[in-house]
Amino acid sequence: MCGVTLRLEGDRVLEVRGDPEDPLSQGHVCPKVLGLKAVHEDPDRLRTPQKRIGDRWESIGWDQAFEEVSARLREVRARHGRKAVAVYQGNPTVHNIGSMLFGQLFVRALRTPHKYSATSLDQLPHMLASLEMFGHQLLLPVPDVDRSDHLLMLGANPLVSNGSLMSGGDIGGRLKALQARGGRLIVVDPRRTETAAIADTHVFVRPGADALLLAALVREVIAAGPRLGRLAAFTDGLDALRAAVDDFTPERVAGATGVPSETLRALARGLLEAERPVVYGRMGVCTQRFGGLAAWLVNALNLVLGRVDAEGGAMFTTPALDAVSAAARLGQAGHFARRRSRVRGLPEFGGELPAATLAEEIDTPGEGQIRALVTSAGNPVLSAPNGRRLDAALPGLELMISIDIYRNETTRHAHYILPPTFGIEHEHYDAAFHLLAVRNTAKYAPAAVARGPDARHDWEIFVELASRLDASPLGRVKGRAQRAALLRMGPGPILDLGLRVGPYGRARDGRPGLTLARLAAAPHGVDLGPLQPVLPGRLFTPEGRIRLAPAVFLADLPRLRECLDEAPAELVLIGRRDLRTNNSWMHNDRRFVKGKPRCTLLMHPDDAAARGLESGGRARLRSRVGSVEVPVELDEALMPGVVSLPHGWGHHREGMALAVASAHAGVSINDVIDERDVDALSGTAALNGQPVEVTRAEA
Ligand SMILES: Nc1nc2c(c(=O)[nH]1)N[C@H]1C(S)=C(S)[C@@H](COP(=O)(O)OP(=O)(O)OC[C@H]3O[C@@H](n4cnc5c(=O)[nH]c(N)nc54)[C@H](O)[C@@H]3O)O[C@H]1N2
Ligand SMILES: Nc1nc2c(c(=O)[nH]1)N[C@H]1C(S)=C(S)[C@@H](COP(=O)(O)OP(=O)(O)OC[C@H]3O[C@@H](n4cnc5c(=O)[nH]c(N)nc54)[C@H](O)[C@@H]3O)O[C@H]1N2
Ligand SMILES: [Mo]
Repeated sequence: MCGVTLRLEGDRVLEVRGDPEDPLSQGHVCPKVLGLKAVHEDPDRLRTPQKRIGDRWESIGWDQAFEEVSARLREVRARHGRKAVAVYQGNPTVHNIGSMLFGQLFVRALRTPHKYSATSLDQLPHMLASLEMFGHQLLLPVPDVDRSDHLLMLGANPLVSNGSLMSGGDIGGRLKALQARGGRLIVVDPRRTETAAIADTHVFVRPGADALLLAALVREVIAAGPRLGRLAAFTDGLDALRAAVDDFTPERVAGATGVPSETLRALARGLLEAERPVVYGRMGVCTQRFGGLAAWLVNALNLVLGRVDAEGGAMFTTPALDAVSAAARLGQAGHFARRRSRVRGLPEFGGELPAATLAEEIDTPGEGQIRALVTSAGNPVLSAPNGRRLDAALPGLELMISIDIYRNETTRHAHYILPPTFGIEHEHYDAAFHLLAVRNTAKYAPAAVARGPDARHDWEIFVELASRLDASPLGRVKGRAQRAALLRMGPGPILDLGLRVGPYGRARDGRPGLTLARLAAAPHGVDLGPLQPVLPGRLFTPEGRIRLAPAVFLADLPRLRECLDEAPAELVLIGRRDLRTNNSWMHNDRRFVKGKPRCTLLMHPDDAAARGLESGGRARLRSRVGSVEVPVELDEALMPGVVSLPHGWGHHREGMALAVASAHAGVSINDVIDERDVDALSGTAALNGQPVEVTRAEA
């Protein structure tokens, strides 16, 4: 989402820089931008389809690859039924316009209930809250940081992540601007993070206890007199909400949250006294035991403060490509718990099952067992909980296909790897992140360099495979003529149509309607202005009103109450992100991994001393599912009783083709994260707050 300018010599990238004329990012780029060049040039990046024969890899042509892959998928289906084929779509899917527009063709053609993605390792609880409260899983509120004067942030670290469900480029600069206007930034996090370090106030919270903290804040705000304001006319459930949180007094939750009652009251007061407050919660609040409740309570708190759909509050975008309306028209506003997973009975969300159950669905025999898996832009061996179990389960598959640019921890198990083009080799329109940005802008970039000879885009791979699998449910990509038509068309015409029917598609106020051609003619992007109030018009609940107290959340409150009197675990584990790189796949360039090791266990000095550990010493980190050995880094910024390890490392496995990454392997946090530990409501993995043991590693 950060605008960049490339200096090219032919198809060689000489330099990547921030584009000062980009209306959203205004010249800012985060360190990850270097990956655009590094991955583009990476000698380890796969350029031709790969076929594995035993442990030997062979390059094959695309025709052979498509023929064999589709024939073998059909074969598994004929033998075991369509339920035997599973698909996992990873995070870069949402950065890729081709995958966004054509990936579903392929997934639908599989006609399988075994659909998985990184969503259930990430923002699913926020989507569930939006579905239940606003009627649409994609109608996600974004904090209007540019106009707020008081931001209460829980479980997010935008100075490293650059903002999530809050795209903006230079979020750090925007936060400092908020403070310069006299506003306040309050960070609630078990670690005094890079973001907490610039905040006006930082509050330690015990991992997993945010729902309790938020319930107390909702209670305090309602007790002070709710301020729904104009929202009152189309909001239901205030009495039910009031009753639901009534017993979560600051005194009652102080012990379990680790936040003194006076601090909780001060947090509530801060919100009540500010003119334009907003509450924002992210990874730390949603990928934990009470992720669903916490995501709901963030929205509920913004609502009772009257801060939803209000300037400087929690607002909705008006995106040029309006995926929210499009999904609603296609009947895809979302659904939840219509069916449950075979082995553990976890709920579906939007047709997907939680990634935390993928390994057991592969290695547990019985009707409906997964026999074939397609992964696309995903590395679940490193990103899903108990990655070791998945790593051990994958060789048992009859067939595994990976659409990926690397042979890595996951794709090394595939029988075929189909490598797509990357980054600047294909066109770009951010279908997902314009939806989640702090300002309405739109930008289209054509491919900047020619793709390699005989290279395929992700979307072309999807079209080829979909058309070769029998009976696509759309009935449109079956057969060669339709395939050829789709391949000729590509994402362009769909994007163009989407823009034309979108909110800026018609000429208005002397401005011509937005089309792909007009967007392409403005290479820096177009500014569509600050976020605008859109409610109640944009609500998708059947009654057209906001639901403050949906039944699914109320029904989960007894579970939250139970933990009020639980004895806290002695030591719990949380994650963190690496500033230079993204998730698991950017460690294959020296610039990203140089310097001191980045995959270390951060530990409070007192916790380390109690275990005989010193800085630089090696610790064994252990849980029910496994253990890893990792260097310790003492850090007073951690709440005592909490240790932190980044995810996305552990590149030491056999059969990978990532030379630099393997030489800087680190360990995978998900080798100790327990896949059974999920948010029982939503099935989202509890990636934060699991109990662990740390001891000195044996010499
Ligand atoms: N413990 C713990 N686990 C976590 C997290 C955490 O905080 N803690 N974070 C979670 C989050 S938020 C996420 S989003 C997930 C990510 O989970 P995944 O999406 O499973 O993992 P990534 O590491 O993002 O891997 C992306 C894969 O896509 C490939 N790739 C990159 N670009 C492209 C492309 O253009 N096309 C194709 N076909 N492939 C491409 C890469 O080579 C890599 O294999 O991890 C989750 N796991
Ligand atoms: N540099 C870089 N940028 C990235 C990524 C990356 O890997 N590297 N990944 C991208 C992706 S896929 C995503 S989803 C976003 C995520 O973006 P963010 O959500 O902003 O990033 P995280 O670092 O995961 O922030 C989670 C925070 O929650 C805290 N935390 C852990 N447990 C708890 C808890 O129980 N309660 C509270 N209140 N806090 C808790 C952690 O200490 C951490 O500071 O970042 C994106 N941007
Ligand atoms: Mo993510």
